[in-house]
Amino acid sequence: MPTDSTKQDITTDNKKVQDLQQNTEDSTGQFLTTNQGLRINDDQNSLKAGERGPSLLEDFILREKITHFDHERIPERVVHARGAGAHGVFKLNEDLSEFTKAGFLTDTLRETPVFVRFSTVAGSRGSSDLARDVRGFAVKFYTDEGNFDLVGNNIPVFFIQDSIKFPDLIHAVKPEPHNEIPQAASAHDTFWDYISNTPESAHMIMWLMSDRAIPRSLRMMEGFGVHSFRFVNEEGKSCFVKFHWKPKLGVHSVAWTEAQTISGKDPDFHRRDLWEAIENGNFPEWDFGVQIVPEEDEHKYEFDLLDSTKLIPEELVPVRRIGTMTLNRNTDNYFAETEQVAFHLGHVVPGIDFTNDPLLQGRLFSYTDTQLLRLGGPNFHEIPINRPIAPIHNNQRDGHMRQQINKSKTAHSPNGMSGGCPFQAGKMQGGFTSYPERIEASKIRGRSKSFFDHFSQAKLFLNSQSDPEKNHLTDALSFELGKVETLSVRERMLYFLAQIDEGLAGAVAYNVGMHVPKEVKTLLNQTKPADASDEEYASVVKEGSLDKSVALSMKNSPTDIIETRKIAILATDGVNAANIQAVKNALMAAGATCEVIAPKLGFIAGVDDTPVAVAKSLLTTASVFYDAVYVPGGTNSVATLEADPDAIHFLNEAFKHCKAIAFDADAMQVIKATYFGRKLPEDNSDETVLMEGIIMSDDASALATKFISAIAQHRFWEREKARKVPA
Ligand code: HDE
Repeated sequence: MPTDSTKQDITTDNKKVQDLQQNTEDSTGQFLTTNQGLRINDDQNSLKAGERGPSLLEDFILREKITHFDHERIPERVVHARGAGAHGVFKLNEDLSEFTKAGFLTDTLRETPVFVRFSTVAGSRGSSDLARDVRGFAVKFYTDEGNFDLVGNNIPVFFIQDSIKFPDLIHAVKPEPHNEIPQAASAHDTFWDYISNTPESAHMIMWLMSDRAIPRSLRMMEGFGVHSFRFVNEEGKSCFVKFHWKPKLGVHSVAWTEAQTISGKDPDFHRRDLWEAIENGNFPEWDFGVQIVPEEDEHKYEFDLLDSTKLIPEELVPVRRIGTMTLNRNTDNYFAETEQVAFHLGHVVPGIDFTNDPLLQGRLFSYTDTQLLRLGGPNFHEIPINRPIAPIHNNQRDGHMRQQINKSKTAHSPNGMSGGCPFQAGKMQGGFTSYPERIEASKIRGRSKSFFDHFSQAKLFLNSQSDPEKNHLTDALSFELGKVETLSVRERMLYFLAQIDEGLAGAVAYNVGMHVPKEVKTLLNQTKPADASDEEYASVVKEGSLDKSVALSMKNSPTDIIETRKIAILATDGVNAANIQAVKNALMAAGATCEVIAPKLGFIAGVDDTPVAVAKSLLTTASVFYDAVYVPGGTNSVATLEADPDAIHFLNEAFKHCKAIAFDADAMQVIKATYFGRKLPEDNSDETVLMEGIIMSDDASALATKFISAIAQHRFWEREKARKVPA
């Protein structure tokens, strides 16, 4: 929960907020004007030749208004088009000067302003938040030494090893070229055709088909820098580093059927959730973590640190949590901030440098290139959201939309006329020096043998999943391949999956009505160089040294917090209002939020006539927007809900999505009308927990205690086994 002092810091101490404020505009109490500052007395009627005559070309007010409107759109990002952004601060807890000289990672007294943009990858700007997809997790640190952008994802590995493949990957996943179908979905032929021919994507596919690709909230996702970067300290010593974001609220997902329903009922589900959490003062927080590998250990592992299809298991190199990022302020204007922000992993500060990861290297070119087009020219660094808090002085000049008025008579260097200014900073004055990595090599178009093993970490990921997570992965693959119409693509994918796990391939094959082929004609586009023999190729395909890695399963996420979870209270006239209050108080004290849902909006009357405000009606909301449901007692309320099909559907659906459900003992009648009510034990007079996650009591305080620990479990996935819930 935020303290008042945090709120104070946001507006007064944060240098980036002060900078942005200079560009904000507030129309409160102001006259309407043109863009030239001319006061307008009527912008609702165009200038006409007579009341019923034609509009006049002379009408500069009409022309300015419509011209600006005509040019309101800019090209959307070619990937990551749909995003949600927020401001915040990064606070360092541990001085990392042993490894890096970056000021914001060595000075524990410094608070660094940040702007974060979360995104989906494949969908267009207006697509649904809940698409099965990777999520972008891009953070701009406005440090005193310039901007550092950590442009990462919520998945620690990537589909491909070399950036030259990126346009093919994206063309394959985007809507198909002949008919622009489907929107924001990987479940179609071209994507799986590409994947089935790209064995290096095996590990990423396991993550993408896992529930990581359908997060419960942007606030409940991990973030990863993906590539290995370099740290460089004051002495010039370097080490490798992988960056991590660990959410304080744990890592949680929704169910796939739930995701599909949410996409229709509220495509802004994630955006809204982030916005509301920040508006309500529930500031999302992540620990910032680093995995550090000394330079000497570069070749110690069975995978190559430069291969972005591999992660470093946390058992081999633990994640050191060194700081915390808190998102504490929503944007004032979506376009000016979230849409115009331009991230680039080439934005680094002294102490952070690149590695030769071929995926990273291509990205160093792409981001500025794409932003030149998207933001209309070379001056997008002057847009307020992109401006560093560190001053900018150089000889770059002019271009579209230049804001800066450079006063100097010179725009060249070296110069004598301006006393050599702006002058180059030496190392001692904080100038950036590239790490002098020694490279002696022949030019080749190819890849190191250490990049050849595509399946060991895919197996490691699969083996590390709990049974429900494995089931979801099988379901997701069956769904996606079930949507593939070209049978040879399905077949090649089944063969591909068998390289990861025969059981998985067999289960998917069964669901799509096929057999796993013993071999397929060709797996095209192997990364094996043409001149490498099969034996040579096979020799580098090693088993991972670990069977399982704890951090890879969401099951191991914390299960003792219910902060910010949303609880539905189903009620209507005649409800036991005192119980609502008691349970609500307990849930809210644990940090959850509660909403009373009734057949219609307005107020309902409690059994003792206490008025209870209704937040949503059964018509305007659905169980998929909540993490748990409570049904209080009260004779009339219970009788009405029992006969209301929407209320029964709400409960069945919550059950189907494995959520915690609690009810007063005298609300049993409503529960009996549900699908799962009939499955509850008959003799339940003394029980509080009737079935995992189903809690009944006539004592509100006992009920609340059990309910809170059930909600903290997130979901009771075991329930899915039956697969018969009619909701
Ligand atoms: Fe990106 N990526 N990417 N990407 N990426 C873009 O930049 C690109 C990759 C990521 O919220 C684009 O301004 C290439 C990996 C995020 O504004 C573009 C390659 C990772 C965002 C681009 C990659 C990312 C982008 C599109 C292969 C995770 C959204 C618009 C080498 C580590 C940033 C833009 C935002 C956006 C290119 C691969 C993350 C086209 C060529 C790996 C979070 O420049």
